[in-house]
Amino acid sequence: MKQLLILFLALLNVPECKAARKEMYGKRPNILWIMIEDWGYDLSCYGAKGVNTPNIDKLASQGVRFIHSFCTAPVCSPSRSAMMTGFQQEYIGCGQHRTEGPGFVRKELPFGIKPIPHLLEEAGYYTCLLDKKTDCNFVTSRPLFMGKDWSERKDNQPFFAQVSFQGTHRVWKRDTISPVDIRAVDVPPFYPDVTFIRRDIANGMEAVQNVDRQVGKLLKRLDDEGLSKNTLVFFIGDNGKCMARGKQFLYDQGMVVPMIARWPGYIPSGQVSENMVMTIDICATILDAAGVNPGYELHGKNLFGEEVAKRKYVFASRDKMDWTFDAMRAIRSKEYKLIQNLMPERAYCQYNQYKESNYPDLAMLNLMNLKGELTPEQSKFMAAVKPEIEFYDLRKDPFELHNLAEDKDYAGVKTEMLTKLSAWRKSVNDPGVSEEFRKGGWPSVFPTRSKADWELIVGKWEEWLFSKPYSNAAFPKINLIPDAEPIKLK
Ligand SMILES: [Ca+2]
Repeated sequence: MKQLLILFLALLNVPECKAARKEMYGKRPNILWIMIEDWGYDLSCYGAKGVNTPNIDKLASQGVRFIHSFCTAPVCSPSRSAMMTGFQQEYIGCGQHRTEGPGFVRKELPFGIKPIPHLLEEAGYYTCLLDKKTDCNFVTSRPLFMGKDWSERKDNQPFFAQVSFQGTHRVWKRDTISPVDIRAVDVPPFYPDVTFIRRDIANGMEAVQNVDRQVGKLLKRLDDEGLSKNTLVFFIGDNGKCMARGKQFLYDQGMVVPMIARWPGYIPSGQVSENMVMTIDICATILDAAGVNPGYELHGKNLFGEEVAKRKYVFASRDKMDWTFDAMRAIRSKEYKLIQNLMPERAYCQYNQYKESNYPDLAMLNLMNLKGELTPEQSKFMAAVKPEIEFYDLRKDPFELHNLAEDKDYAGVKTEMLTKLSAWRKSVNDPGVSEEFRKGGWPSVFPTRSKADWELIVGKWEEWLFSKPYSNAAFPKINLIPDAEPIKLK
């Protein structure tokens, strides 16, 4: 009870909380870090329609669910590099997704920074990766994790386990147990409300339902082994949702990730936190819970500490995506979002092989754009160039459709946020955009294909999207653009 009270105090951010936090981490807990791919708040506990995720909902009901939670980069490798260290990806030289190839060589972490699993290993934890995915843009002298399962640990040794469930990554597999009706889902207004898009969204909901069962199985294992009581569990998405305007972009659909934490006896059940939190805060929280002092201060902060409770802004950045060269930076408060487009001369939807080969919704957006069938709001994302600054009042415009960068009423707050963003960019050693980078990558011609091409592609997607949940329909092969050789850096 005393510990519960202590945590309440920490959550409420009273002055005693620093001392209290030290006291609450007496016995070293196990740590289980569950990550799902490419997903936002589309879970039933976050109020999403047409989806049923009872296992994740139960986890949330037993702990705290964060409703203002964001990744630092809207794609795997920079976001995961940041999460594996607790530092913003630019600061550790990991901002480019991915870094193989000329001009992009993976290096060791700078400034004596160590990855979280190494810090825990050195503190006596058994560290294990239950799947295979780490996807970090740095190299290490020894493997990131010691083993594959916590069953390999010594008697009484605490463990740190991480797992990534892949089912919410495209390709989305349909749910044979509980298919989702297209009428049950919401279509955000930046996508056209047509059957094709509804089916795509519903298939994603089915994919997360499949993943929810995997999460349930893993949590049941903790229960069965009597470990739940002394295990701090995190549930998180690695980057925003894999839809056209989500992953790879700094709109909320790309930046928002679910975040849930459970630790019986320490985190009161049924909490909803409105603090502004980032994925990298998990690192500092874990180190504090394990009583590990790395000897340096992380960019991320303890989720239950004063600094997070007082935080006004979060920051995110997007750079190269494979050979699609672009650069954007974002600062977000609860009320406003400012996006700085460092390469405004390029289209949002310039060629990206991964997205054109995997995203049915992107094909439909392209086709409807070329047919003139999108609303003015929807067609902004299909423009050939971008504004240098985008500024949104999220209270009135949560879907980020009306750019207020030129609106005089918002000039003061816009300037303030731009100043904060510039200071933040300096503090994380943001390399920005070189002239060589500006000219690099795949050809930035837009539209990337003709209307006839997109018509053919949409036809291929239709067969896949509307196939029955239990069918073994083949994932369509979308032809690559033959003359899309990237310009590589020297
Ligand atoms: Ca991902």
